[in-house]
Amino acid sequence: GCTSCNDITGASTKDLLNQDLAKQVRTAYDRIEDRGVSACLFGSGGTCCRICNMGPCQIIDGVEQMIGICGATAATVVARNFARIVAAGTAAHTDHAREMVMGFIETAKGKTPHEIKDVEKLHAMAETFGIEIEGRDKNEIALELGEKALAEFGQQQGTLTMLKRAPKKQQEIWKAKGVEPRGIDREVVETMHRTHMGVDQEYKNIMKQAARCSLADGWGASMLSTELTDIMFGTPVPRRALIDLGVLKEDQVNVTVHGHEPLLAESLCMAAEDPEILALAKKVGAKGINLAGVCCTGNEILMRRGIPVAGSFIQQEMVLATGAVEAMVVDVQCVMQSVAQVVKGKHTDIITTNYRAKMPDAIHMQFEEDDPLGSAKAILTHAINNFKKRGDYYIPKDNKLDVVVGFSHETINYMLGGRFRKSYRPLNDNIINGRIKGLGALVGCEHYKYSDDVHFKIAVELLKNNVLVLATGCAAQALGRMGLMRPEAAAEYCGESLAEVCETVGMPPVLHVGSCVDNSRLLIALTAMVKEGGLGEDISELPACGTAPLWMSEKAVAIGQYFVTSGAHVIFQNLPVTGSKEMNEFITNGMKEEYGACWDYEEDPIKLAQKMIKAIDGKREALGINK
Ligand code: NFS
Ligand code: SF4
Repeated sequence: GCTSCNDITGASTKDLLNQDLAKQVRTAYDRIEDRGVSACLFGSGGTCCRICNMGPCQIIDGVEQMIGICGATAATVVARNFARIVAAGTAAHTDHAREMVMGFIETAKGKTPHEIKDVEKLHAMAETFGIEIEGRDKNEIALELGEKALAEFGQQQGTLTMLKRAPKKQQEIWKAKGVEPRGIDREVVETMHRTHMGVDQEYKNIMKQAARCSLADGWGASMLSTELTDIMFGTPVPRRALIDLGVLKEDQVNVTVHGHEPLLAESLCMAAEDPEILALAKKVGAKGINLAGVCCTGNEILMRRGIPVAGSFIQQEMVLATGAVEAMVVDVQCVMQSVAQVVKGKHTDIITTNYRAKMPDAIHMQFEEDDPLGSAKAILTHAINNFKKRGDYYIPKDNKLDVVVGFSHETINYMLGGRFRKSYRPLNDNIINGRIKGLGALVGCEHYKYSDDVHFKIAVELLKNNVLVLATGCAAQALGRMGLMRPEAAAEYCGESLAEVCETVGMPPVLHVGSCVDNSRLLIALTAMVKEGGLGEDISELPACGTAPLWMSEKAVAIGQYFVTSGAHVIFQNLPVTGSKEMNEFITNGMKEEYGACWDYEEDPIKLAQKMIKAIDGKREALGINK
C-alpha cells in the first residue's frame, strides 16, 4: 500500500489500508504515486487532437506554427474534444436507459418477476406521452408507454416528448437556439459525425450540438430511465439505511453489486430472499446473504430498498481489500479494471454480467433478461459456494454511518408541503423569506487525486450559509459517509434558519436524490419550483447552483452540460478547455448569453462553495429577495 494516501483518504479507507492484509494490495493511490509525472498539458487543456491520422496534433493557442496539420485551431480542437466527452457521457446514460426501457416493456408484458409498482407515476407519464388511461389496465398503459419511450431513442424527426415538462421560457430558449433534440441516438451520432475530421470547424456551432446532445441525455435518456425505473421498482421515499465499509458482515455471504443498471440489482435483491437460496447459504455455514451496493447501482437499491452501500467509486478496491466479499457482481460503467487484480489470491470472484463489459481475470455469468431471477440465483449460488473459502479478512466495523435517504422530487414535494398540501410552495416560500438561501446540488464522482473530504467541506460551507444541499451519485455517498445525511446533522452544521427548517420537517440537511441518472430529478424539482411561482420564469432565475467538484467520468460532463443548457450554473474542479482562450471564454461566460447559465471551475473546495453562494446571492439579488 502507498503512504501518501493516508493524508487524503477517509476514515474507513485509512483504517483498512493500515491493516497488514490490505498493505499488500495495490490501489489507485499507489498507481498515482508511481506515475510520478503530472498529466500532459495538451490533454488537460483539451488541445491534443488525435481525430485523424495526420496527427496526433498538439495545438498551442495563438502560435501559428502550432495549429493542426489540417489547420484546425485551438478553439476547434477543444470544442471537438469537449463535444465528444458529452457524446460519450450521453451514450452511457442512453444505453443504460435503453436497457431499463426494454426491461420495463418486458415487465409490462408480464415476462419478468417485477411489476408496475407506482401507478400514480405511470398515469402522470402516460399523460405526458398522450396515452389514454381511462379504463385501461396498468400493464396495457405501461406497454404503450414503454414502446413510445423506446421509439424516442431511434426517433429521427420532431422533438423529445419530455422537453415540454420544462418551464415555458426554457423551451422557448431551446427552440430559438435550435437545440431541441430530435431523437436520443441521433444526437449522439450527429455529435460524433460533426467532430470527425473536416466537418464542423466553428467552435460555437460545435458547442451548440454539444448542448443539443446533452439535452437528449437530461430531458431524454436519463429522465426516461429515472421515471420508468421508479414506476417499475417504486419511487423512493425516505428511509433509514447504512453506508460505508462497515456494512459488510462477518457471518454472512457478502455480495456487492457494482455498476449502474438496477435491473440486475433488483433481481439479486429478490433472489436473496428466496428460501432455496437462503437454505444454501445456511448449508455452508452462513447466517444469510448480505447484499451491499457500490457506486450508482448502490444508490439505486439504497434509494428504493434501503440496501446498504459498502462503498462509492473511490472505495471499490477497498471493498475487496477487506477479503470479506464472496463476489462482486458488476454490470456497466465506473468499474475499474483493477478490481479483478485486487482479488488475486483471495476467494473473491468478480462476476461480469453484461456482454458489453468483460474483464480479464473476472468470470462472466451473463444476466439473461428473459430469466432475471434464474440468472440472479445462479450468481448468488456461485457466491455462496465461495463463502467457505474465505481466508483472512478485515471489516472496518466501526465505519458504518446512519443515513436517511430516498428524496425523490415527489418526496420533497410531499415532505415540505405536508400530507394535505403536496406542493413546492413551502420550499419557495422558505427561499423567498430567506430561511433557505438557495439550493446547492453536489453531484458526480470522486477522484483519487484529491482529498476524500472535498464534498464534505463544500457541503458544510453551503449549509453554514443556509444553502440546502441536494446530492446524487458518488458525491452523495461521500456525504453520507461523513455523517451529513443524519437528521441530527442539521443542528450540527446548518445556519440557524436552515437548521430550523430541517428540524421542523425532520429531514437531514443533505438530501440524497439518487444515482447519477437521477440528476433528472433535479431538473424536475427545479422546474416545479419555477412553476410554483415567485422565483422567476425559468431555471436560470432560481437561487440554485450545481457542482461536481471531483468529476471523473465523461457522464459527469454530459450532466454538467445539460444543466448549463437548462439554465443552471455549474462548477467543476477543472475542465479540459483551458487550452483555448475562445472556448474558455465561451464556456465560462458566453454560454450565459445563450442559455442563461454558464460553467465555471475551481479546485479549492471552500472557494468553490463560496462561488456557489455568490451565484445564489446574485440570483436572490436579481429576484429582489436578498434581504
Ligand atoms: Ni456517476 Fe455513478 Fe460514481 Fe461518477 Fe461513476 S458511479 S453514474 S459517474 S463515479 S458518480
Ligand atoms: Fe491534426 Fe487536424 Fe488530424 Fe486533428 S484533425 S489530428 S488537428 S490534422
